This record gives sequence, structure tokens and C-alpha cells, in this order.
Amino acid sequence: MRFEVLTIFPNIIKAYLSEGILKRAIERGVFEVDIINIRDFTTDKHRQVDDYPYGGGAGMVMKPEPIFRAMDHLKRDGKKRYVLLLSPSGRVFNQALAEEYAERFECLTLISGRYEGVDERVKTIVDDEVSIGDYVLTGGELPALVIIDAVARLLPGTVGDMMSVSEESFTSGILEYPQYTRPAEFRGLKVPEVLLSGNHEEIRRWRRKEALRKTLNRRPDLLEKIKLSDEDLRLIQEIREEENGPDQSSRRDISEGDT
Ligand code: 9WO
Repeated sequence: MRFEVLTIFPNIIKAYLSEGILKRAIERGVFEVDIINIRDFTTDKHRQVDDYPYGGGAGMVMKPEPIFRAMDHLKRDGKKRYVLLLSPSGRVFNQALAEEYAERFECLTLISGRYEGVDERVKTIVDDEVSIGDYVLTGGELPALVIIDAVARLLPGTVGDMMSVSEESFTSGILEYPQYTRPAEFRGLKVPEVLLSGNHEEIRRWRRKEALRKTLNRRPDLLEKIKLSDEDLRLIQEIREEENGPDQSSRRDISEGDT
């Protein structure tokens, strides 16, 4: 797979991809990243990529010409590409979209804006606008990197053990169980006994229960989207009893007497 990033700050993109798992995957040819400096596609002496907004107002807007010329340059290869503009008004990125991009696209092109906005006509050359969350940043570079990271790690060969991808949170649809490593006791804080027991069935059940507990407490919305097994329902019942005392629903009213 290939990612193309259009930006006026290519070093931001380079820096992140020069470390860790993504660097290694690029070296091994799992995917490729082409960084295109939008400023290289200006035609004026000052290499200007921004200009004043029509209608007035504060700040500057990215000019359409350099972005269109950079895209024309890329399109000479005649290959299919999916073009995204990173914008807080785009549709919100999530794991399902990451999976779709990893599966469907041979080339993903990401346009990162700066200043106070991008000329609206750039939207005529993009396939979708994507947001990574409801906040405003100083540019689209971090969102582009977030999308590259989330998609690239799903490509076969990027992450060493694909089990860690298929077992993780959001692939399963619930949050992750608590993790511990040595030492077994640290500053008085003990690792749960069950994890030291060597009983793999008990460990599996404990992890599932704690993952459900965390999801129930922090992201109950996620539980509505997935199919819970009979075991899950039993574990949730146990959690309810632990956290709120015994369930009152199965308790008969005092007026019923003890028949
Ligand atoms: C800024 C903006 C603010 C309110 C409503 C819509 C908006 N669109 C943009 C925009 O496209 N800004 C450009 C990219 C230029 C200024 C900096 N940019 C930016 C992208 N800031 N924040 C993002 C972003 C992108 C994806 N997900 C979250 C934030």
C-alpha cells in the first residue's frame, strides 16, 4: 500500500515515520509513504501557499493552485487513489474506517491544511473529508499521521504478531482487560492472584470479566453494538452484584410475604 501526504511541513511527517514499528515496516516494504511539499508546486517567486480570505476576516487561507498542481503531478501515474482532506468538519475516523481503508485502497492520499482554512474548491478533488475528533488543531499533519498509523498497523507484516491485532480492543468491540508485568508486587500494589495461578481458563474468564467491567463503567455505548455471549451476560450479572450489591430485580417485595 502507498500513502501520499500533501503538506507544507514534510518534516513533521518524516519525523514520526522515522521511529519504531512504522519505520521498520517501511524498510521491509510493507507500505510506502510519499511526502509531497505543497510549496514545491507554487509558481510565483515567493512560493506563496496562502492568501487573504475573500470577504475579509482574520487569518489566511490555503490557495487552491499549489494543491491542485501537486495532485495533477501525482495523478500522472494513472493509478487509482482515494483522496482525503483532514478537517474537523469531516466524518469522524474510527477503527471500522481504518479497516476499510487498509482493505480497499492501494493508495491513500492525505491533504493536510494549515493556516485558518483551505480554499473550498479543494473539496472538488477529494473523495471524503475526515476528522479524528471534535477539536481544532493548527494543521492537518497530526490527523494524517493518526490515519496512517491506524491503517498501516493493520497491513499484513507491519505488526509482528497479528494475534495482538485481532485480540485487541475495538476489534473485539470492547475495551481491553488490565495488563500487568513484573514485579508481582510494586510499592504495595499487587498483581491479581489469578494471573499468577497458571490456570489459563480462569485467566481467560477473569480477563473477559475485567474487560466487560471497564467497558460497562467507561464506555457502556460500546456494549450496545456487539453481540454478548451467554458467558458475557453471566459475567455482567456478577459485576452488577459486585458493584451495586445484590440485584434488586430478583428480590421479592416485602408485601409478598414468604410464600
Ligand atoms: C478548520 C475548521 C474549524 C471549524 C470548522 C471547520 C473547519 N475546518 C478547518 C480546516 O479545514 N482547517 C485546516 C486544517 C486549516 C487549519 C488547520 N487545520 C486543521 C485540521 N485543524 N484541525 C484539523 C483537524 C483535522 C482532523 N481532525 C481534527 C482536526
